[in-house]
Amino acid sequence: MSELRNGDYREVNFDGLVGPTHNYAGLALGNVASMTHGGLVANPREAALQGLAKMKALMEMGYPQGVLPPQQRPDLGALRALGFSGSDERVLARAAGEAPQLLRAVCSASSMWTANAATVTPSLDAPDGRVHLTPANLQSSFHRFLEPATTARVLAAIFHDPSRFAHHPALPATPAFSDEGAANHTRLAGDHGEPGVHLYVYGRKAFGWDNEIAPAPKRFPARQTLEASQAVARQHGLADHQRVFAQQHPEAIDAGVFHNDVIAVGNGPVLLYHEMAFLDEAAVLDELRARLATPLIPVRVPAEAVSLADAVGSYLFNSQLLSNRDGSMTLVVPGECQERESVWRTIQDHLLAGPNPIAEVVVKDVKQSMRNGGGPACLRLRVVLSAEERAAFSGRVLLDDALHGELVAWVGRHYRDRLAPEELADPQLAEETRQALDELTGILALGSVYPFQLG
Ligand code: SUG
Repeated sequence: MSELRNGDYREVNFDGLVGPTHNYAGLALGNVASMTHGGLVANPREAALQGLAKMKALMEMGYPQGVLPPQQRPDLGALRALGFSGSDERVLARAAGEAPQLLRAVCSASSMWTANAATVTPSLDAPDGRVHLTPANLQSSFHRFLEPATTARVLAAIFHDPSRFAHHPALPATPAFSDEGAANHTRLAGDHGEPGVHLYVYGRKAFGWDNEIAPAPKRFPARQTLEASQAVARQHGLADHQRVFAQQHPEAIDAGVFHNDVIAVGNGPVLLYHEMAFLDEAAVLDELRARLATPLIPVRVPAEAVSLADAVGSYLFNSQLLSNRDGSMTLVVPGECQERESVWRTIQDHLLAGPNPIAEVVVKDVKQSMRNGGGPACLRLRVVLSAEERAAFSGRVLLDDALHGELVAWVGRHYRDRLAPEELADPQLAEETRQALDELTGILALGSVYPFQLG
């Protein structure tokens, strides 16, 4: 098998463990689910267990599964930097009274969506033969801008060996370099062990923007810039023939497609996408075909089969498309796909029955995350690694039955089963989270990665 021939490269999906402050705060403009569900009572325990159940199911199906820890929330350091002072209780109480929107932001468990944590280039595509990682600056929203510092520490703790892993700084956190990580990046290749072509999808250009040539969304923000994608490709040393930059369709952004991974997913030579994914669909396919060493397998879903609204409502394209050893692929879709007739029919008649490697569909319930606009694909960071690189991790982050069991028990000990936005100021919640995370760094053998541990 070619995977074995090529050093046994495999994709490891690093899922974000949902944090104890998971809640619905309506923080994300342009993310329809987040905008609709703000104010609902969340169930952090159920959210974390749904995520762990997805990880376990994929692990049992034979896909290497990793786990990334949640972040420390509420981020009291962020509130102090904004002028709230005194004891933790006082900081929380003042923020709740004077700026409840800031309190909600510093409590978000949004680091669970690890597709936004970083962009990763496998070693076999990089000129120096190392895996390259850039944490996303997530500067387009305050609650997510708080993530990259800890993300960088966590990634550095896990991918520790400098002879194998190269860590780059997050891009300057300013609108021109707005970067949302792997949610707008897709690697296509014959299989994981063959050289890849990197498709970067952006929503706007920061410099020299000309609305005549490249129309911008009118209603919702475009989160990724061309300049950010170009800078990440440059950091990782990719040459022209290894990369394609494509503009996302602005009408899709205005319909709620805030990342490319809400409207397209690629794996191996397959690109599964909605016809409204790209502003210039034909050019994207031509460029990919010109660069790929293997025939591209485009799987196009027309709007007459699945409307943009149904694509956004079901998150069909936020599925995980996974390679099997026999060359077939498995699509892991959220439960919401079963609830929409047009989507379910398209999966059966068009995807499973069509001339493509997708041979199996697996349905997973991640409803707690979905209500904030995070489907199966948002919850994972894809890292293609050789067998040697998989053996070179620091920490205990590859899921097995024992780790899964410990994490389920840990959630059971520390997580609440209801959390409403009004409860975020409870100082007890901050303390519970600190205790939970301190224990977690022990379980995952990560050392000190959180502000409270760094002193
Ligand atoms: O950035 N939602 C996240 C969802 C991210 C999904 N990721 C990908 N598509 N890859 C966001 O919009 C909502 C939080 C709240 O409203 O409480 C939020 O941040």
